[in-house]
Amino acid sequence: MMINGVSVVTTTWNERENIEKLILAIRNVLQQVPHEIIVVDDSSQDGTIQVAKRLADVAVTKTREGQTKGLLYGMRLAKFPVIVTIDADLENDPQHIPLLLQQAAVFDVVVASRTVLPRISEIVTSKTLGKLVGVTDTLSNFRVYRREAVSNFALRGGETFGAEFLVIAKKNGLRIGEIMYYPPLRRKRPRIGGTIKANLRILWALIKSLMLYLF
Ligand SMILES: Nc1nc2c(ncn2[C@@H]2O[C@H](COP(=O)(O)OP(=O)(O)OP(=O)(O)O)[C@@H](O)[C@H]2O)c(=O)[nH]1
Ligand SMILES: [Mg+2]
Repeated sequence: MMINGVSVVTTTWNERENIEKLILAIRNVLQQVPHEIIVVDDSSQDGTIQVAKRLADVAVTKTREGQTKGLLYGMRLAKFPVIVTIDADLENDPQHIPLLLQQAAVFDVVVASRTVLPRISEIVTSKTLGKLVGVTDTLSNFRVYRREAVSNFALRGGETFGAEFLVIAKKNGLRIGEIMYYPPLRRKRPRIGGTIKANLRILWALIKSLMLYLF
């Protein structure tokens, strides 16, 4: 891999059970690559930060602001020219990181899109916003960014589950790429809420993202 170094950013909200597995799996995949792992924890109550402090290279705790702001917070701490973002809940298998990194030679942002989108709101998002930005799964935050791209990211939309980064990238003419992966089964108790609540939150994020795209 022709990579000078990779900063891996993950955000956590009560992920004590998962963060250790995740970090070990990332280090295993990136054995041959200089890297750092940055954990942005929004004051989890389960002791996630203690585990993160022990195992990550950078572990910060702050007040709760949601995933999108947490990702940006972490990206701004990155010291390497290429940044991988990944969920902490083991839904994004670090095995796909090498393929993402390959694409970073050609693109400013690369999204690892799920081949299966389980929620109706995610399918609607894919068919609307996804078509506009050229990505199947605009809600996947399993991505790679060239660090220079991050200076463009001034968030205006509140929580958009990462979609605003793609809107900004598209509006700024950044090169957006995509790889596809088969997702594991979704965990039984989605944090984002039950089916109706989750769909409403995602649809609200979609509306905001479409507005941000247009104006
Ligand atoms: N820092 C921070 N991280 C968060 C927050 N909410 C979620 N996360 C993290 O963001 C990642 C994605 O969140 P999830 O809750 O898994 O969202 P999802 O994958 O869309 O939904 P699920 O179906 O619940 O898995 C996980 O690593 C969470 O720990 C938050 O408020 N702050
Ligand atoms: Mg998840």
